[in-house]
Amino acid sequence: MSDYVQMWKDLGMDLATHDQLCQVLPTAFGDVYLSQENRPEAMGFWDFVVSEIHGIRPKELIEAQKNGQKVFGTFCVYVPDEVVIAANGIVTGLCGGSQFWVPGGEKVLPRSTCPLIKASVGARLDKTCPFFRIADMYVGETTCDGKKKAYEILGKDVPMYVMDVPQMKREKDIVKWADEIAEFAKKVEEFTGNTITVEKLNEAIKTVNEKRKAMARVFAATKGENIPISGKDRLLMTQIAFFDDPKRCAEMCNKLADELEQRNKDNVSVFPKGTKRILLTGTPLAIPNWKLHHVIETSGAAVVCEEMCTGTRYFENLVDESQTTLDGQFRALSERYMKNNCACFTPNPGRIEDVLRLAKEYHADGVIDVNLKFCCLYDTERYALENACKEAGIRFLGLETDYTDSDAEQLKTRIGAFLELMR
Ligand code: BJ8
Repeated sequence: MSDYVQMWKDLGMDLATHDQLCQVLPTAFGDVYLSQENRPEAMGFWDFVVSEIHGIRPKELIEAQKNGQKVFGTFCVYVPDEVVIAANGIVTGLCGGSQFWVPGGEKVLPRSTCPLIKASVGARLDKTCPFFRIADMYVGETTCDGKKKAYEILGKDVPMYVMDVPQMKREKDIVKWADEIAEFAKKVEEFTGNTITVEKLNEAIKTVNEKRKAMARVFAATKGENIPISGKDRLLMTQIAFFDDPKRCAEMCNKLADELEQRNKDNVSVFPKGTKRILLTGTPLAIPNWKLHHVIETSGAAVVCEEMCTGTRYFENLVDESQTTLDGQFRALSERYMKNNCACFTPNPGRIEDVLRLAKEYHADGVIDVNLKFCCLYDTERYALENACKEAGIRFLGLETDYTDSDAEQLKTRIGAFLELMR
C-alpha cells in the first residue's frame, strides 16, 4: 500500500501509527483467510480489496470528491443509503472492528463502552483510518446510549447529523421514521447542493435493492446440505459491502453467487460432509473482526448464516419500488428499515422470530449468540432468545467477547464443548 503514502499525508493521517496497522493486517488476513483451502475463485476480488483496504477505495472517494460528490460516513444499518445516493452522494461505513483503535477510544470514553464504539472513536481521534478522514459528514443515529454520546465527541471537528431512531414499532413510529428520513433528505440536499427527485430516489432504491438481492443470493447458497463457501469468506463479502460502490458490490456478489450455485450443482463443498452448521446471531462484526468465525471454523464447524447487521439484517427486505411521490417513497423506506430487528427496540420479538426462522432455513445444528462486551442491549435480549431457542429444541450457546485475542483459548474450549454436545 506504499503507493498511497502521499494520499494519507494529504488526509492528515498519523503515518507512523498507521504503519503499525499496515504491518499487522496482512499477517492477520493471511492466517485467517489465505490458510483456507478450495476457496471460491470470485473471492479474489475481496482479497484484493483487503490488500489495498486503506488505498484503493479511499482513492476512489477522493476522486469523487474532486468531481463534486460528497461522502457520508455512517455507523448503523438504519441510515438509508438510498437518500444519499439519490443526491449523488456516496455512503461509506465507519464502524471500527479492530483492537488497534480501542486504546485511542478509551482516552475519551469510559472503558465500559463496547469495543465497536471505542474502536470507531479511536480510529477518528488517532488519525489512522482514511475513511474517517475522508467523510465530509458523519451520520449517526439514536440507537444505543454509547453511540449517542460518542457522536457528541466525534462531531467536534466534522459535520455530524444524528437521526432520531424510534425505539418501538407502532404505526406512529413508522410515521415518525418516515418524517425523520424526509428531514434527512433535506439535510442531504442542502449539504450536496443537489435536489432529490422522485426519479432519482427511485433509481437509488433500485440500486440498493439490487445489492440486497445479490447478497441474498450468496447467503442462500449455504441453505442446502452442500456448503460451497466458508462463513469467514461470506463475512468478508458483507463487511466490504459497507464500503464499496453499491453497483460494483451487486455485480461482484452476483458473480460469487453464480460460482456458489455451480459449486452446489457439482457438490463442491469447503467442509467435509456432516460438518455441524452454526447460525451466528448478535452484535455486528465490523471489519477486521474475524475472530469468532475463525475459532468456530477451525474447531470443525461451519458458520452457515449470520443474523446480524453484518449479515441478514443488512440485506433482508426490499424497499417498495412502485411509489410515485417523495412522501410515498419516504414511507416505503421507513417500512423497510423498521423491519430491521435491532435490540435497541422494545419489545423486539422480530429478532427472535428471525433467529428461529433462519435456523430452520439454514438447517442450523445450533445457534451461537455473540455479544460484544458492554453491549447491554444484546446481552439482555439473550434471556428471551435463549428461552425461545430451547423451546424450539435448538441448541444454544451465548458468548461474550471483545476485540482482543486474550479470550481465544477460552472461546475455543467453550465452542469445542458445544460442538461436542451436538455430536
Ligand atoms: S441496527 S446492532 S448497527 S445499532 S454493539 S454500538 S448496539 S453497544 S452496533 Fe448496531 Fe445499528 Fe443496532 Fe445494527 Fe451499541 Fe451494542 Fe455497541 Fe452496537
